[in-house]
Amino acid sequence: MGWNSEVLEKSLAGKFIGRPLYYYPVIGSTNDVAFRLGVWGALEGTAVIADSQTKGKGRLQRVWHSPPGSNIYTSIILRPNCKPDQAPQISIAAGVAVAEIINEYCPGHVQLKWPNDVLLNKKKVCGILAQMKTSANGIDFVVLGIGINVNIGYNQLPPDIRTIATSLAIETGREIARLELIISLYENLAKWYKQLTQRGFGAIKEKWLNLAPMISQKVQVMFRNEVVSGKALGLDDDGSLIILTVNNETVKVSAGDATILKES
Ligand code: BT5
Repeated sequence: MGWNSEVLEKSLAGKFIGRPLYYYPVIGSTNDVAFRLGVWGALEGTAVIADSQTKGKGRLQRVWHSPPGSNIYTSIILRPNCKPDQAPQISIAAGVAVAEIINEYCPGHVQLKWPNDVLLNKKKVCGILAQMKTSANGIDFVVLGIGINVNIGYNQLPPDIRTIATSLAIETGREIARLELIISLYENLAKWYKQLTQRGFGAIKEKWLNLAPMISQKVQVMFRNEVVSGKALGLDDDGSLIILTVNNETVKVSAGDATILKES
């Protein structure tokens, strides 16, 4: 069953995120729709939500598996008053917000993986894709795309991601009410976004670091054909991962896929 968009709209009345709300039973990608809305001048807090996506996108032209009737696919328009190089702080804050919500369903089993994955029992339950439009004045808007596997079953996951992906239903053994989840997600995103815009990145970074097991571990980050490995030291204010290489050099990596090489 799809979303009851009327109930959803009513539940979001007066909230910062989710007003206005654009609902689609099927769409290519909620990020693409939100980006167009952003170009047309949509207000901060505008949200797009779909029951399924035919062209769900991950980073680097990857596909986000987006079948109907079970998950959350949403994109939110934000218009932060910060410099473009600080924009990754928004996806870091979103990761923290999602992790906090998922933790309510599975306390103690949620982790964050740089740059933007939320893991449940070490498998990916949520992916975040932020896209930005800049102009001469700085950031015009950011589209914050969030996909959460809520009720998808193990056998509905494509075989190639069954070992790396999971859902709330798989991990809790029960069906989760998507409506409740999206309402708390939008509220919590608003809370952490406010924290970021009014008080800065400090508390978000601290919470992120506490939930990221790769910190202090030996990691490897791959980006296209480049590989950087070393000890993950922390997170920079531009969202980069700080790595101490074997040559004792400190490098900052701003994009790629990270894996822990050996947990100590
Ligand atoms: C991401 O990319 O994790 C960002 C995903 C963002 C999806 C949302 S849904 C709403 C909005 N609209 C969009 O079109 N996108 C956003 P990345 O880190 O590149 O991870 C992609 C990889 O995750 C794929 O190559 C698969 O290995 C895996 N994957 C694909 N679908 C998945 C799923 N449903 N659950 C878990 N892993 C998945």
